[in-house]
Amino acid sequence: MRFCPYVQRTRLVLICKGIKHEVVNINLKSKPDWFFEKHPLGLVPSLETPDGKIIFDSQIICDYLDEAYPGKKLNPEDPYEKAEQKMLLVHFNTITSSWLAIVCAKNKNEDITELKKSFFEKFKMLEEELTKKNTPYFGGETVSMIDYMMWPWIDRLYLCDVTEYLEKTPRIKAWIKLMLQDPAVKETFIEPQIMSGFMPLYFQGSIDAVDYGLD
Ligand SMILES: N[C@@H](CCC(=O)N[C@@H](CS)C(=O)NCC(=O)O)C(=O)O
Repeated sequence: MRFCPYVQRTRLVLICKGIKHEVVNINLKSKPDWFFEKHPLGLVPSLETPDGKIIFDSQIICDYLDEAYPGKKLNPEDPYEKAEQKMLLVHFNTITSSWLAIVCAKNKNEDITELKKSFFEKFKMLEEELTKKNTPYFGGETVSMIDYMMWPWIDRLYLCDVTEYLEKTPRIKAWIKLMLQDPAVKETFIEPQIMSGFMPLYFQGSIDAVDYGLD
């Protein structure tokens, strides 16, 4: 589904590693029956390998792709560094929940002041993490798995009216600038006006939402 952040994770890894692939989009408001053979819960993304094996859940898919294919290794080799990235992701999941709470509240025209405060309380942790590491990316000097796992929500920050916080988090701001130069990030970028047009239609349950912005 073109707008799904979990799908974007998978596409970032496929593109970064130069893995030849085909994207089959499905309409989440009208799922084809065959899709449940590709993911028992009917969620995207799901990966089908050339020999017909199915792998689902974005993190599992991305780790699989990193291990199964040659090219740049995105997960750290060092077991503790790898564990550190996974722990940061557990922490980051609280930010995505906060992100979603704001987007949902905005869609219902509710006041988001308190939700934004709570978002920033969690978001600050990312700045602290980069300060502690003192590196441009979360995994070190170059892009790695953790950067790609977090990116889709950062890419959509404008949807929850919190971009002003970047003035208080200069390391995150610099990281975003670097990430925006990344070829995989550029290739998966969706114009904000298209993304913003999709969101209300999706919340309304419109069957046409997923095709928003296509000619
Ligand atoms: N933990 C899953 C989450 C995937 C997910 O929630 N995808 C959403 C779209 S963004 C979905 O398929 N929703 C369909 C539904 O809820 O029926 C992953 O990382 O792949």
